[in-house]
Amino acid sequence: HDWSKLLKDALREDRFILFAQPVVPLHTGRNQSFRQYEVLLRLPFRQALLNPGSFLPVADRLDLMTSIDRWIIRKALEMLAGCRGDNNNGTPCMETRLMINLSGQSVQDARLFPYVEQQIKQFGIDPGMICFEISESVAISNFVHAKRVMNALHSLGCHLVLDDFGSGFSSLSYLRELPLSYLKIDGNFVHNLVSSPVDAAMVKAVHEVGQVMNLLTIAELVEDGETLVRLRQIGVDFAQGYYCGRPIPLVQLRDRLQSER
Ligand code: G
Ligand code: G
Ligand code: MN
Ligand code: NA
Repeated sequence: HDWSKLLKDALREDRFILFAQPVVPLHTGRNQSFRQYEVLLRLPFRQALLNPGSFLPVADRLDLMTSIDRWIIRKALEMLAGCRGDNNNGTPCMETRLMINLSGQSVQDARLFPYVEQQIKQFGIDPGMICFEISESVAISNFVHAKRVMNALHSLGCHLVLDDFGSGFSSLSYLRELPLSYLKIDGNFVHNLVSSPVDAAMVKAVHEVGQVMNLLTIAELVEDGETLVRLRQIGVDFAQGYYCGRPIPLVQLRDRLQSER
């Protein structure tokens, strides 16, 4: 198949679809002043929806990731602006934080930060309601660029997640140098938390590192109640996964938030 054409057409014709998946607090009374969702990309193809795993590697080889990430940022901020209440009797939705993934190519793109700054201004968004996810492997392999862009986004007031944390558990010294708000524990450790003592030890260790560094922790890939109970015992702050909430289309989330006010 002509992936290049498919991806470029999808960008030009707004054919990508954004989903949102809740990131839920595990402890009452903590961190509950707003709701938060991770924004996830899908590509409609032949009556189905492709997950990013099947087309982002191709997009990466075609150098399309910066364009795709900017498209996502624009659409996500547009959605938040639509929730602000300008169009709906001025009543804002409950505060909603969106977590947006950034690719390695975007981390190295000098135009990313000015774009984010300009879009936040244009849509009149509180930058504190935007959180960017950068994977540990991207942050380590492009450390100088990653640190620069993360510091810039942080100065603007945005929050930062170190995504898939633990998958490249080589050195922790870089953690101290990044302006993070959250660590997202790699789903590979969370998935078998209940059955594997080694994985449970990893989740505990990562959470403790997060605590010492004053970072909130998120466990992803939570697919059952037992795992959720264990995570709560360990003290992990937030959970994300099919058990807590499946991803839903971003437009559906917007409508839901608007109807709740
Ligand atoms: O949806 P799925 O589990 O297939 O996602 C696979 C990977 O694609 C995830 O690890 C995630 O980091 C990445 N991903 C998902 N949505 C986005 C997105 O909107 N932008 C970028 N850059 N990566 C995404
Ligand atoms: O790496 P990243 O955190 O960006 O990837 C998140 C991806 O994981 C999303 O694209 C989402 O579709 C997928 N996902 C979310 N919850 C679950 C889950 O409980 N099980 C599985 N298998 N995938 C999930
Ligand atoms: Mn992510
Ligand atoms: Na992740």
